[in-house]
Amino acid sequence: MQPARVVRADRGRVLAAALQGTLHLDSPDPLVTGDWVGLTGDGDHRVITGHLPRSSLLQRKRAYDPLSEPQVLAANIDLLGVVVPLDRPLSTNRLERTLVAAWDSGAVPLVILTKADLSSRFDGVVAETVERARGVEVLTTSAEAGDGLEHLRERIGAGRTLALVGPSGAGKSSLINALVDDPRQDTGEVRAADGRGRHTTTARELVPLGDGAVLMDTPGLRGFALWDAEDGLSRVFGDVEELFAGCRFGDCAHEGEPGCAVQSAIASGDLEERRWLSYRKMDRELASLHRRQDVAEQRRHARSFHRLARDVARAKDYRNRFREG
Ligand SMILES: Nc1nc2c(ncn2[C@@H]2O[C@H](COP(=O)(O)OP(=O)(O)OP(=O)(O)O)[C@@H](O)[C@H]2O)c(=O)[nH]1
Ligand SMILES: [Mg+2]
Ligand SMILES: [Zn+2]
Repeated sequence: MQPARVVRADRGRVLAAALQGTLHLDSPDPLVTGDWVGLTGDGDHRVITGHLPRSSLLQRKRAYDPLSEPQVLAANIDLLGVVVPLDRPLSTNRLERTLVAAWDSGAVPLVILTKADLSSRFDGVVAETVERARGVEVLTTSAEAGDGLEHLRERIGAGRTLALVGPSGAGKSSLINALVDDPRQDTGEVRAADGRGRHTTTARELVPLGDGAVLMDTPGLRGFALWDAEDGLSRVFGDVEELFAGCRFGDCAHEGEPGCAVQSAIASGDLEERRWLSYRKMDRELASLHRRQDVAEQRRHARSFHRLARDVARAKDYRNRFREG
């Protein structure tokens, strides 16, 4: 069996990088960018026999399809670069939400500030990001001026995979182009009116950096609906969840009950109310996802029970006729 890595995946077809070069293949399983697969055969007759267990998996809930499978964005990522552009004000909720998903993926998150050459446009975004990232490493870069690139290359290290996620126009593709010798990712202007990008990148794709290190470019994400991300939530909001033990009532909803540790931390200024609301929103989102998953599970269960009951009835019917006959 020969190993190969999925460079790009597109509904049943993948571009894979093997020792002998890249090749287009049919994929039997649903594969995603970053997957490791095994190939058999040779020349033009190579086929994928399966994929290896994933060491990390970045996923989110699909916007319009809450009950089916999550959208898997990337597999086998070592470092997840949460890209925050310095040409616009910081969106704290977005940063927190992306960090929740990042921790939950199993990769190590890293906040990458881009467009440092434009950082004078908005005061304090660097300092604010460092504060909001709460211990997650923050690197500052400029693809334009070349700042921070060497440091980022060292941080990635040989043989490791860094995926970049962030809003459209944040400079993900530009950063990848600045890091590699052979720039080839399309980049696009941000709209002057609102500073938003134009969704220039349309596919998730691996780009080799040398030394076996690999970068993954991704299309800009408008939002990040969470999928089963409780571990990530606890990781980012551990300080909030620790407060719950101090509430007087075990089933405190933290909404004005007497002796609520959360409300008293907000009142004393120890917990920022925005941060509490951000946590609560994501927590409710996950709870409602689980409720819907449970309903779907019950329906599946009911369906298989009906099928079983029908089979039993048929078997009885058959047996009775057999006896009569
Ligand atoms: N001044 C400055 N502009 C930058 C820098 N990096 C990127 N840009 C500009 O920002 C715009 C968007 O950059 P892209 O690299 O296309 O952004 P992206 O994150 O890949 O966007 P999508 O592919 O749409 O998700 C382009 O006009 C870039 O030239 C930088 O370091 N400094
Ligand atoms: Mg791009
Ligand atoms: Zn409480």
